[in-house]
Amino acid sequence: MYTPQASDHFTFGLWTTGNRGRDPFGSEVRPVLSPVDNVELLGELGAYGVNFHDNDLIPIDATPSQQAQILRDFSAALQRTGVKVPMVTVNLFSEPVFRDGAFTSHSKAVRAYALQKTMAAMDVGAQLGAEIFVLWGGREGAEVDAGKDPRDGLRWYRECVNYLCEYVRDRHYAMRLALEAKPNEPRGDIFLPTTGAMLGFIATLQYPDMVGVNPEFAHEAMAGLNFTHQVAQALDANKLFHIDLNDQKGPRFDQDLRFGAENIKTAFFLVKLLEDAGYTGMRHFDAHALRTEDAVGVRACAGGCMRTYLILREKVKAFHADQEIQALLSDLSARGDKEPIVYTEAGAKRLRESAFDRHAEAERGLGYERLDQLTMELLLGVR
Ligand code: GCO
Ligand code: MN
Ligand code: MN
Repeated sequence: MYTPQASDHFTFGLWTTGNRGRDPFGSEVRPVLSPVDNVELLGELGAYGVNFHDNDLIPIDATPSQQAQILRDFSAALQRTGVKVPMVTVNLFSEPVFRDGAFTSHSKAVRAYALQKTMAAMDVGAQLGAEIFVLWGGREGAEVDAGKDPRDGLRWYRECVNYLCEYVRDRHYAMRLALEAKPNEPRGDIFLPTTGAMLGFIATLQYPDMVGVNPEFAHEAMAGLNFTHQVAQALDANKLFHIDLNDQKGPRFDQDLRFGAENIKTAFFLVKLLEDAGYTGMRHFDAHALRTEDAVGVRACAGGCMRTYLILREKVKAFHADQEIQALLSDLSARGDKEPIVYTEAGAKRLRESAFDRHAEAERGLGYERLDQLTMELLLGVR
């Protein structure tokens, strides 16, 4: 029941299962996992797909013939295992040249280089069948507000995303872009810090239909936000093109914990939202094993992400089937009919003249305490 199937659309980044446990205070603790071995591992674990930054697969200084060899070996591993490449992204943060941003750098030459690097990554993605291209602007931000008018940053960002949409159209790639927000880290403040901010920005683009969001659990938690609500807004706007699932202990450094490791109730309501909405996209786990772990722990982390998702999906079914929970919910929905509120002049006149007993309406409680306790008991396995 909790064995991942291809139809579950679970994916991992080469950088997640390949994460070597380096942090700002210590070096790598795990050996290199080659992209080919990484794909084999994901195939064994039952993942549907693998995603990567350009340089997770192709070293930045690879020659064209080295690149071709790497792509041949990687494609062979994909063939062997049946693992797909649904999403590709670009590293615009590791190289020193990007230390003040890529698309928002003061230097026009750096912005152009960032575009060149992104177009090359898009070519590789298209070749491997990726339909989503994620842009995470980790260095697009500031520590010193004297250094840059943020409106310039946003204008340059917009120019670059517009440029990339034109490129995708020119090349006839079946590719949509998904913007990933993060409030901070590695920059003190990152521009467009939340999914809601990204949605506002997308509306200002030249091809808004080509661009959506890739919300990440940990990132919204870092901003103190309710991840499920952020994802709901993206769904409501038809902009949930991709999702990064993991976990996080509140507003501190980005932890990319195993999905469900920390905020089990939020994880449950997130799974419920995705399943109830019939979300058909990828369920990408941007989680990596703790630095304490070896290769066994890496498997436990990746396998655990998928298993927890599947367990929560069963809990969603149980929630929908639970008579006491459903009775409380139907009591809530019985508090008004389903007709939308629509303005008409005559209707507004009637409403202005009608009497409303606000005291009577306010008397009855909502039953949320009981509902939450029942949810908790269901999650804790005693229902
Ligand atoms: C992070 C980000 C990244 C991005 C990845 C895709 O905080 O490090 O979540 O993992 O998802 O770079 O572009
Ligand atoms: Mn993250
Ligand atoms: Mn991410």
